[in-house]
Amino acid sequence: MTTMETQELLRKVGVNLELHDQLIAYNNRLFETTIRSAANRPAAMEYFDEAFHASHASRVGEILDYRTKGGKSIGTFCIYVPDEIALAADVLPIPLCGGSQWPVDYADKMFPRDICPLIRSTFGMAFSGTCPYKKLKDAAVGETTCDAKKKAWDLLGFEVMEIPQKKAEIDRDLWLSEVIRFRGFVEKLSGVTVTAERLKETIKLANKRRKVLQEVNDFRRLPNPPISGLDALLVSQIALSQDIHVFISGCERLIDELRRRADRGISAYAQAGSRVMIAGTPSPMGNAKVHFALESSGLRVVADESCTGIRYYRDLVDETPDDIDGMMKAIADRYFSIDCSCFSPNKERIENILRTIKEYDIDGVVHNILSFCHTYNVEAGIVDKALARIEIPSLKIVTDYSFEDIEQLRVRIESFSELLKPVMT
Ligand code: BJ8
Repeated sequence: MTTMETQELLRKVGVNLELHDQLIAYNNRLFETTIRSAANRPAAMEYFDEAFHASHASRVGEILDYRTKGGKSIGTFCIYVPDEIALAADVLPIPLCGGSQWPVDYADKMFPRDICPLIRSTFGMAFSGTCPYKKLKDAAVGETTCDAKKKAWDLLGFEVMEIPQKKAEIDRDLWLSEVIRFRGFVEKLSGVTVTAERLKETIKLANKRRKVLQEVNDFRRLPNPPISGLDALLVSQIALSQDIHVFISGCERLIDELRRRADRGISAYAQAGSRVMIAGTPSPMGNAKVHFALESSGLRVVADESCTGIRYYRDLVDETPDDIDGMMKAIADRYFSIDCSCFSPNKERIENILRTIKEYDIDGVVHNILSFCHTYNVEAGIVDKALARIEIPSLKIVTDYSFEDIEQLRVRIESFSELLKPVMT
């Protein structure tokens, strides 16, 4: 798309062009500094780089076309909202979590300053008129995860899915009823009934997206990963923003190249470095700060225990049921296994972390916690107790999207690196 065409498109969807130029200049500068700083990037990352820029250009045009032809869409803010059901009702989910620092202060119009930057960035974009998707959604679906999100949905009058806070049978039943209610909601929105045939197809499609993400990330288990943590993060971020079919093809090309690189022993890293896992809050598109701070300090981020990582693609929906009730239950079960820190207790998360440490041969864990995210911040203490038992060091980083503390982070990362086992490769 030419610049003129993009501007025309953005004007059509009500974007404030002057402020949007500032947002894009800011985001592009950071993208070049962080994601594109990796030493030896696979050529197939080109699709993901382009998709990053397309999210405020041609992807907007695709969604506009879809709606002009009568399609419906919903804005979403959490990986608990089941894509398969929305897609089966011909409703396109558009994940809207913001990862850019630029719009954060515009959230002051409605929100206090002392809440998580993810929420402030998301709504700062909407309030500043720089979110191209604001007018492209027919409804917004929130969820009862953390307190700040719950109350934001009340304030904005969004539809809300109730996520239970415990994992007993009564909670599982409540969640299944919410998933069924969500089906009714999207059916009503689009006027399309979810059939067993259609749901079977969308279950397989969403699973396919998870499977290609699993395959890409499996390469990070190798002693010399052919893909960096920064690039793997970009792949996960793009999974949430681009057309699902095009995304799957982009991953398949990347997997082919990673296989060739692995066979030839080509590493994404210029030098040896200890292997760390990032654990905690998501890093939505625009935010790669902690990954960048770690990898530019000589560490290798080889696993992401977050919703822009393993938590998003680890579990598949069971594809065996053929009847609609069985499929709805399979979907509810799969989403109920997500181990977000909003659950109490959250034993599965600890078990999953310990398993991932073994599978990815992790030397140390870095808690990446967005400021004011109390559940992940407090739960880091529970994770640390488990890590101490297996003698894995950890570092807790509580930060926002701004780069003001980057030098402080580097100093802390340097001391943390000294605790990690000596680098062998
Ligand atoms: S399933 S992690 S996407 S809620 S907004 S909880 S960072 S204070 S994003 Fe999340 Fe769903 Fe859980 Fe994943 Fe904390 Fe911020 Fe709340 Fe957040």
